[in-house]
Amino acid sequence: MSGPAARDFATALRTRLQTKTIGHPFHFFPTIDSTNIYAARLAREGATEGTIVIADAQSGGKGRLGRSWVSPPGVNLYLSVILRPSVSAGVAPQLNLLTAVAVANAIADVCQLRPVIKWPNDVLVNGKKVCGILAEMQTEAGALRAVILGIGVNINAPLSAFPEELHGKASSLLLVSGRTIERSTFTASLLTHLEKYYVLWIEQGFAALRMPWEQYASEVLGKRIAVAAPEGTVTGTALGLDNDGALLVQSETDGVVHRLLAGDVSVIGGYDRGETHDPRR
Ligand code: BT5
Repeated sequence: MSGPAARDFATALRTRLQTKTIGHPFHFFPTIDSTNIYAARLAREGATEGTIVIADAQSGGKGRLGRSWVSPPGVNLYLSVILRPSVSAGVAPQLNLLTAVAVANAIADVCQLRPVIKWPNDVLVNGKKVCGILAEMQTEAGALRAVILGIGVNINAPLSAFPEELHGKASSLLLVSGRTIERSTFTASLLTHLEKYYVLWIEQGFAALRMPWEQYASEVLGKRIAVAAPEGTVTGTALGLDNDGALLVQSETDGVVHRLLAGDVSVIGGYDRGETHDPRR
């Protein structure tokens, strides 16, 4: 799917958007290297808060730490949002958690599935990754100027769209629900949730997001996990988040509670692949 079908997605999204700020203005590309790279350029040139960049396909989709994001045409969502919150740079990583909550809400609402948030930036369904988030900061003399919030959601990708090494760990909303999801409906829902949580975060701070986050993280909380953090690997029990969004892990080696701000989590014994209903229903 390319050209006209890609533009249909953009046209349908424009008519479905119900947000005040996020999504205005809206840049769309049938194909691009990376929506985050383009949005970063726009932000440096002064683009306003709420500007979004969407592409139908990416030729160089970026993950974290130099990893790449598989971005086939016509089936998924590749979105970058420019935000300019008046917060210190140290607080900005909380936007990863906020975005995961917004994505989980959209998946529950539009697909009636039961997503799980894997701290800090993945959303899984049935134990497989359907969404990745990449928040990149622009600072000037230590002050935060902009955050480029990159969101990739596998919506209608068939298994064949993923390279074989991802077959065991990546999935799409189509593959887990058995039905095709309208990309514009999903994206409009996601942007509505994103705006709602962003306003809440600006007004009340991360504390207001802890409960919604924990609602989707039940498969991680209380479990034995290993976190590969910049300061080393911590193995222990996931206790929850503090009011700053740091993950609290009680180490099984020394009983000390570690406060982790970044890292890759694995649940020892794996994620539950059981039921897929929305816990709120
Ligand atoms: C992420 O990185 O999960 C962040 C992904 C962000 C992608 C969006 S798309 C729109 C915007 N523009 C960009 O250029 N990027 C953002 P990380 O946690 O590092 O995970 C990357 C790893 O996930 C890879 O090394 C693969 O193992 C796996 N992976 C790659 N593509 C995937 C896909 N489509 N679905 C699921 N897993 C994938």
